[in-house]
Amino acid sequence: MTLSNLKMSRRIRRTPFTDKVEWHGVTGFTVVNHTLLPKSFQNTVEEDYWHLRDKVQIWDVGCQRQVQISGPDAKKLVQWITPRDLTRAIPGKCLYVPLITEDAGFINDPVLLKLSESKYWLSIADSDVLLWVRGLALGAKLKVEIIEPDVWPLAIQGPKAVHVMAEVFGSRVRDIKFFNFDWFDFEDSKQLIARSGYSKQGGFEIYLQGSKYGSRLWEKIFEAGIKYDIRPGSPNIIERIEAGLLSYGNEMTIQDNPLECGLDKYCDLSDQIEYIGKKKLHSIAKNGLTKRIRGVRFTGKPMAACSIPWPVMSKATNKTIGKITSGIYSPRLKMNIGLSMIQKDHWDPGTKVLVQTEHGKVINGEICSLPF
Ligand code: THG
Repeated sequence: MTLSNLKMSRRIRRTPFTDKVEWHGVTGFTVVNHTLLPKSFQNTVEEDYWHLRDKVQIWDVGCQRQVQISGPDAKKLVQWITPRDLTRAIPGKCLYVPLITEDAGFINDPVLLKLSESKYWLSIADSDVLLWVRGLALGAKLKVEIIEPDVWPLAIQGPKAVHVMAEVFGSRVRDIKFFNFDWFDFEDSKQLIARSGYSKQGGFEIYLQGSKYGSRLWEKIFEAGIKYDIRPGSPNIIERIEAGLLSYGNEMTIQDNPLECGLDKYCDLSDQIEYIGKKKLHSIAKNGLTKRIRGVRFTGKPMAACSIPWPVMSKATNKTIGKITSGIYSPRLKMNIGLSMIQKDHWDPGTKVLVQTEHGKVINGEICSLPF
């Protein structure tokens, strides 16, 4: 299958797995970090959803690009860019870290991997973190090297992922704890494998180092997975919304802060550490929020995925009080569900609302807490 809509060029980067994804008959891509992310294969998003909950899938998430920060000032720089307290972080740990501006606006929400005291990878969502941190390092005259290394995550997700991974890398993969990583042999290389991924169905991410191994790594895993009914897939929008996993650029942008996104537990407000945006974040915490991320569930026919934000109105006043930024029908909950930023005075669970979809309908709904 070739691409019909997206006109390719060098600016839209392939990953070491794109050849395999095309071989499997990918039917659509999106672009994240200027890199292809497969979105669909032959099955519907609902079929993929049930399969992910029951079996195992292999996802080309090479678009989760790495920003590598190393050198004598690496530790200082990494702590400076996030409100999360990294004082006790040890090598072998993955940490979900909000990155914010001096105004506490969201820059990105990467997974941080601490490789050593002086070497880190930021596994980024969709924004140009490399430029931000290189600018900071230059301005502050820090002794660091900041590059995008030849590292490309490949996710193995679903309840059967652990069996497939054990066949390829040995049973030691079973010992990796959630949000930890360890090193494993692949051919003549050492590869980092983490227990993580953009789903709540369990699984692993292999941070493939060395593009040349890409096709063979994919083939090895796929072959081992056949008896577990492995399929090529991609982050599933139904599963992600149900789980309340946020997507940078969709649920939040530089206009939002991590407290509004419900990420308080990743923000240190104790004044023990220094970071960009600290003063502003403290003042926001003190003065209270004006909007928050919430779930919205709404009735009516099964909705196709939201591709532009859907306004949410108060049922009492008909005024717009927020927007659904990712929404779709959940076949398990048997209702439409959405992630939304909702204004103060309207965000209490149970608040009755109206949802204006891009399909021209106005539908009754209700605010709820997350996850669904
Ligand atoms: N994996 C890797 N890189 C990534 C993502 C990923 N970069 C972009 C994007 N996804 C970043 N966003 C998230 C959002 C949530 C989680 C991971 C990345 C996540 N959160 C867990 C949770 O919410 O339960 C745990 C967080 C924690 O305990 O620290 O998994 O998926 N490599």
